[in-house]
Amino acid sequence: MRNNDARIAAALERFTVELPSWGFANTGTRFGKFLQPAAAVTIEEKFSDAGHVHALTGACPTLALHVLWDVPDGAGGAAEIDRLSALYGVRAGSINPNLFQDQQYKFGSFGNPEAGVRAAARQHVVDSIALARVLRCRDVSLWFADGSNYPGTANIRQRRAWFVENLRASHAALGPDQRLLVEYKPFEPAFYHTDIADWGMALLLARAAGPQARVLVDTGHHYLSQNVEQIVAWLLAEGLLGGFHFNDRRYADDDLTLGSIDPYQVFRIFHEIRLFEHETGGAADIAYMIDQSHNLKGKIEAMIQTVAVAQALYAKAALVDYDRLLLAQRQADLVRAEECLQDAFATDVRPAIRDWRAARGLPADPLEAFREGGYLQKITAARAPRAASPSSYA
Ligand code: LRH
Ligand code: MN
Repeated sequence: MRNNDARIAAALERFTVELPSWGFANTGTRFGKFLQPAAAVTIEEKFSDAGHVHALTGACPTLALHVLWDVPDGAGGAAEIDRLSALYGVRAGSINPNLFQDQQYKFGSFGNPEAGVRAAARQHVVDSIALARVLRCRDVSLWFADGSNYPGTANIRQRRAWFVENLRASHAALGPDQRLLVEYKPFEPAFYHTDIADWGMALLLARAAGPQARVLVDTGHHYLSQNVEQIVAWLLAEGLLGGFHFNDRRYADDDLTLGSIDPYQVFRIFHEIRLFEHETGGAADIAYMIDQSHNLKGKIEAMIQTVAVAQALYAKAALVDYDRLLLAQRQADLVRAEECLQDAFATDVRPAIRDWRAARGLPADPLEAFREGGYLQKITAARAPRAASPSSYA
């Protein structure tokens, strides 16, 4: 086996990416939702579709759950989740509380001026942590839509204090091996200030919450001019990088499929992580997750495409020659250093990935296997009769 192929195989061996349950459901924008007859509505259908993607790719053994969308009964719904996990071969992954759709959250959740609403939000997070414990899920992933739309309407420092208080209370409910992931986002749905708007705010809040809190980087949650891989390098250096929500975007939080607009961006992120691992000699403890909404592409096809692109970009990042790179960096040999990344990125890793799949009894081309496999026709026939009601977001 050629050296590159061995490095690619070794990288793929340890690379898994978590699927979002909401990526299989009918989602839309504020301008409408285009319904797909085969879209998943029930949690069983979401596990079934995720199980199919995992069966075809061998790289996505867990499914992220959004509590009110997937397990509205909380811990009371855990037995059903365990049954579905066993039936479809994917485990429940990160648990995502819903702190944004209830009417009571109009002026925020953890940052809401009303103590009663803050208490309700805190209780939902504590209940979600309990659900995660029953399901043996490690990560509870928190995203807050909290913020304001007009200057002067929110007391930013007061809300920050409430976030510290409520994140500390949430952290106190964690089991010894659990983590709290704090996700930041610069804007939307709030358009004047967002309480956790960037990596620095998320880092300070994670630190204030406690030692089991980490920062979650959603690649779509940055201004276009921001250097995301530099943020990743800093969070690694601070020991506070907990995970990623991967997607792509041309303008804002577009939630497009990974690598569809700027694959080199994701490669540069993977490179910073692998260089960190090379230099520290340890495996970075990172949860790789997908967070996309497939409004136009076929949902399962888009998910398989995303997993395959993530594998390819991770494999390319495994080909960077660190000795050559670090020497060139020390010598400020700019072009030679840059070439180290560009050569790896330009390497066609697809043949080696096909071999890796074949060696594991997986289809060499999972997308083709999906198109020819008949699963889509089967679920379309089963699900089309019921018209999904375009009620909630997902
Ligand atoms: C917010 C977000 C968050 C999820 C949601 C589905 O934009 O990225 O991670 O809860 O999308
Ligand atoms: Mn996200």
